[in-house]
Amino acid sequence: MTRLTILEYPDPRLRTVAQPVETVDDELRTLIDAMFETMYASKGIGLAATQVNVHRRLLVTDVSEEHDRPLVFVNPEVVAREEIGTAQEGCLSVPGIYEDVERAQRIRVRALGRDGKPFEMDAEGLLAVCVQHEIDHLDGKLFVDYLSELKRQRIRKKLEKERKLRGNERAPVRSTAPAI
Ligand code: QAP
Ligand code: CO
Repeated sequence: MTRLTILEYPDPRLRTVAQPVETVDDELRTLIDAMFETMYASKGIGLAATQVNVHRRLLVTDVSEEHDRPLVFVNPEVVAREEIGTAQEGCLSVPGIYEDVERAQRIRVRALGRDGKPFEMDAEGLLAVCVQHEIDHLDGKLFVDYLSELKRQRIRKKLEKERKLRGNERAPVRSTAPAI
């Protein structure tokens, strides 16, 4: 059981563009398990590898109430989008901030699963929004990038201030699984 450290905005490492996963092996599955543990422990519904400082195209989600619907997307691609709408988003890397973002409310996503097998899935609502939000992380993008410069600046200042008040109580970020 491993709890990973989540990078927080404005950490420049969140801007890294992730590279495709070449093989879905036990090492990757160990990372996937640690990402789920980290996400559930933080009360999240989605987590991208970028957020735990692993720059590989991998994300996990579970938008179910009972936390019994874990989904793994390796090398995810949105192949169709429909019905642009607005919904409130948050992010484990931008704690305490929630803002409206416009995105497709229905998508078709293609990816590899935990077993390395390709699949396609239609997603709507929260899951559709979450998958797009997490794929953005893999491209070095954050939901605050969709807000005005002024709002983003306010958010950055607030988080920097909170970080200072918290002190360096957080463990230093370890580089996780660089071999993948
Ligand atoms: C992305 O975000 C998402 O600020 C996943 O204090 C969120 O899991 C997509 C979280 C909403 C669509 C809608 C945020 C937990 C979790 C916080 C998350 C916080 C504690 C965010
Ligand atoms: Co996020």
